[in-house]
Amino acid sequence: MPVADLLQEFESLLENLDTWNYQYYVLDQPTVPDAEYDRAMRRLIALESQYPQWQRADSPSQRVGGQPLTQFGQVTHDVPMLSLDNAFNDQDMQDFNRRLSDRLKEYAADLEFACEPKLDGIAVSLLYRGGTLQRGATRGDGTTGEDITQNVRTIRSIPLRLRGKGYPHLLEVRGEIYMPKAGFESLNNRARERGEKTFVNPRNAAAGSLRQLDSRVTAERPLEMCCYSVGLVEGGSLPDRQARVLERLQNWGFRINSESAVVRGIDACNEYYQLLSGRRDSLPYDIDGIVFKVNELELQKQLGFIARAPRWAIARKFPAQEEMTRLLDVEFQVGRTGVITPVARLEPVFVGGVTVSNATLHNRDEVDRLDVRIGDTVIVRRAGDVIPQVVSVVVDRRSPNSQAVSFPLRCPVCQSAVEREEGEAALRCMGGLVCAAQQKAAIKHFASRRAFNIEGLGEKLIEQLVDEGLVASVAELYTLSKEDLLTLDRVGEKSADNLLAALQKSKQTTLPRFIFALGIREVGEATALNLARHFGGWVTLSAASERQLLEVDDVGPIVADHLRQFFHSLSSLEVVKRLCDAGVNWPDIKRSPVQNQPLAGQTWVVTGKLVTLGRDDAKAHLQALGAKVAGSVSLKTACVVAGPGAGSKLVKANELGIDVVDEQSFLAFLLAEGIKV
Ligand code: JCF
Repeated sequence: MPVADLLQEFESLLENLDTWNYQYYVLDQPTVPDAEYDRAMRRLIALESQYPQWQRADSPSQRVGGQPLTQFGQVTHDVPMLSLDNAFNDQDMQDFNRRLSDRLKEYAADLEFACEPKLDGIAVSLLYRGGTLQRGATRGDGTTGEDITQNVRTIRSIPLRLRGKGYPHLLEVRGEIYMPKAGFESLNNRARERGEKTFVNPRNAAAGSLRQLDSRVTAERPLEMCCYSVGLVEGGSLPDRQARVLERLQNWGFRINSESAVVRGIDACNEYYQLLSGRRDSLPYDIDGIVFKVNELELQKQLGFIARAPRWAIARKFPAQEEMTRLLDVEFQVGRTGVITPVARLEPVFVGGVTVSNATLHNRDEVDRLDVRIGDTVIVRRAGDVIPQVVSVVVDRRSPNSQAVSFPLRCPVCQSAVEREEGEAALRCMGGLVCAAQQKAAIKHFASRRAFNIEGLGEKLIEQLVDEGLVASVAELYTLSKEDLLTLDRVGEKSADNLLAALQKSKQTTLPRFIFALGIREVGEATALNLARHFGGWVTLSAASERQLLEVDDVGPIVADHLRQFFHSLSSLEVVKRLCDAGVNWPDIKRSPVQNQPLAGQTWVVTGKLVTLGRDDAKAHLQALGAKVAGSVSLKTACVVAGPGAGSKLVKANELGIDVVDEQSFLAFLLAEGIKV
């Protein structure tokens, strides 16, 4: 091929790769398959090595890092990099608003605010001269930072050369470099596989990755940058509103936060805060608050600064998700299948927006791993809806009086023997249905929404029923009389009638619910459904041999063994008989002709947060269409339904090239299958 043609090919590769990069890393809208991108990149690199004179500093091939440095240079910020004033509650926000309206008298009406999540990363400055990236620097103390140019060049969402036209000759763009949660998870997984040290959180991982003297290491780290303001601007001008400036930056090639919005008035700011705070855990990156800025730059100028923070902006912080407190004691809870869980009793502490006085310690391995002792100062974490956890011990503060945690030798509730089964982390009470704790938990499970759905039969009532000796197993629920119920605390005529009606109504059920409600070990909703479908009726199921059980999807030797134990236990069969005698019934189901189900033979995975549907319902719908729903992604996975906050499963699906759909597309798919949500 003539050199002129090669040069033309080279130019169009550069342009295509640049555009694809922008679409992928800045807009989050990939337009070409990864394979196509990789092919173009390989071709570009081949041409660059054949014609080194064509190689440019801002070529998309130059993201791999260069020679290691011995130290970072220093950078002085011509325009200081500010920090933000904080607000912690509505009152602080009102005060902020009052200060604004006092200073801007002629703007008594509601001001416009630009709002965006406050990313928990590292603040950096990028300097472009004539549209080319000249220098990247950390914020440092706001006046001097470190020169991390080599490192920032490896980050794909940072343009090496600005797109389009009309940018100022000198343009300093500021923003946050952060590591998305999914990237953090896979980085830590890789470290764990190699037996290397893991990072505590995405922020530390981002900081550690930027602090590398060897930029080839940084190049391997999943970092992103999101821009939020400008510093030095010379030889050109920008729009007159914060939000418009961001739009302009995006057009020039920078990633900006897709959640950012403009609202009017402080009440709208508070609404935005509430909204985002509900979605905090499902965002793909960590945030620690919301930033509000007066949108008009002219007003910002009038407002000016106090000390090191602008008067025209504020960061409303979320409640901290980790706090320190003291471990007062460890108690042991007995679950439905007898598993004994150590529970930390804590000096109450406000964390993640609520007061926490208990946290799970999971099991003995976890207690050993934490090396936690009673009396220790511990760090407690509560994030979103997850149950509070003890994440670590502050060993420096350990008192000589701290005491080791001792695990019980007998069940703390029924005094039966306790065993630790081979290969299991859990201790288990062997009391079975004799144990009041297990009785309560079994009834709670039986009455729960996805099992018998007995309205009004809550935890408190179950406690009383068992403690008063009125009920010891689920079968006895249906022999309760109104007089029985009226003897209980806080049960009046009306609630007794309601409960009896709910019990009556619950008798009409379905086979999958019935199987699930029995609480057979390892038989969750999905397995119950598979069993029901496979055998069609209770009689065939309960008479099935181990070999027949093993033919059912999802049933392996362990589950088959639990089922066999259940069907051979006289007391279990007695409970079933009494339930049926009491009138519990269900229609037998047609054994589903597997071929007619659209997703028969496929395995799906559901991950992340599904806002409309919830994960449980999504799974139930998939199963109704014949799919198997698995907990992990493998080459056998047909498709992954991924909501926001999806982590390592999504990463793996992408690595394996498995189809991924979001909730919207999934809902559309369900609708096409005649399932309306
Ligand atoms: O996301 C952030 N961490 C963030 C930090 C966002 C902003 O809009 C900021 C900031 C720090 C200073 N704005 C300023 C002025």
